[in-house]
Amino acid sequence: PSIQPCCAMSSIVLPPAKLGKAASSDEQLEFVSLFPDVVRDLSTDPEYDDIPEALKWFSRVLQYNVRGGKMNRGLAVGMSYKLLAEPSTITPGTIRQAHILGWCIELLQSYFLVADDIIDNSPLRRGRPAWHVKDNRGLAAFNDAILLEAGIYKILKKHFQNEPYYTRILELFHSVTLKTSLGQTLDLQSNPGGKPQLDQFTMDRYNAIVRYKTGFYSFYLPVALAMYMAGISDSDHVRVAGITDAELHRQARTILLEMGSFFQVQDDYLDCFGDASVTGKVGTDIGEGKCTWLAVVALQRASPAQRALMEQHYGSSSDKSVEVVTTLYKELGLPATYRSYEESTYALIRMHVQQISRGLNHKVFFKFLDKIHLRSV
Ligand code: DMA
Ligand code: MG
Ligand code: MG
Ligand code: MG
Repeated sequence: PSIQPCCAMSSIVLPPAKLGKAASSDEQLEFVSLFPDVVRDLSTDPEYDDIPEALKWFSRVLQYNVRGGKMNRGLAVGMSYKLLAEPSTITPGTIRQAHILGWCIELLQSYFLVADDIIDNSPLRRGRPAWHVKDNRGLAAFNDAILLEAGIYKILKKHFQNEPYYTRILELFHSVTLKTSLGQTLDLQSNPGGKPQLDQFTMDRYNAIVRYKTGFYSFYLPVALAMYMAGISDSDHVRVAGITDAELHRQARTILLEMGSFFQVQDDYLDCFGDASVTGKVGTDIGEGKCTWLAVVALQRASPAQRALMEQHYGSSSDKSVEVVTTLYKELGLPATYRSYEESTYALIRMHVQQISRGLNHKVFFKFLDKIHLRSV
């Protein structure tokens, strides 16, 4: 994809303060207060005393790209840890460690977002210019994505190398990174060379894309990290009522990946119908020809004439084409379909939590789910 920012960008200026909830709870304050430590760990290392300019740049990259989001993923580690761990083992020190893991997820997220905005030609992120657009950085932003990823492993080593679960969390970050990038691969394969392959836009394919690109890193990762910290180790160890630790991880994964798919359907809906002053990003899915929930449902319902309109306009970023497709989505009743999908999926996931998860505190799932239910940001 070309690196040129798309049309609407320059006219939109949003106050970043509107994005994400202010740190209202103690939990959020506690989490946010650790960010300067993370920046310090990464940008003031005596090992790199000889290259202060590079460390200074790293600090800038961190300040701009890791902050400004909702921090749902990062906050979920500490929240889950407190609900899952044996109460006598929970100390200020272990809570701090859980939050550090939360910041590692936020680093992973910022790494994927810097790259994703390059890939998707997205001009705006969290109400500010996307990093590749800021100061005309262009593809040089790609190196900053690599910095953000490499930072994760430096933080993990510093804070966890002596923990019995160190290898487990390392391997989890590695495998989740692979899964996410395979998901991005599938996402990219739906429009090779910018030409959307509409005959491949099936619900099965959509489900595979979102399970991989969103579900593992956004939902399974924070809870799995908390489980490892709480000593739930993905082994044959029998914990409660004949359920092994491995089974607990499977149960959690099943539910959390369902939530991830739900979250990405919302993301796709908001890309087209959301308010940019609330989401902090401008939609590019129609122009980029993405295999989204809206496109898949539209194609399921389209008459031959409507399908021809999709063939003609989907994947073209002109204002006219985006308008034609958006109007078609409305004619096909997609906003109403989305609203009923939102309600029924929310209810279904709640039911699955009750049915599937026998050994884990259900609050872990409900708290996460309630954060995203009916979201507009
Ligand atoms: C998000 O897909 C997936 C990753 C791995 C960042 P997306 O391109 O729909 O995300 P966004 O709408 O935030 O650009
Ligand atoms: Mg993308
Ligand atoms: Mg994107
Ligand atoms: Mg999106």
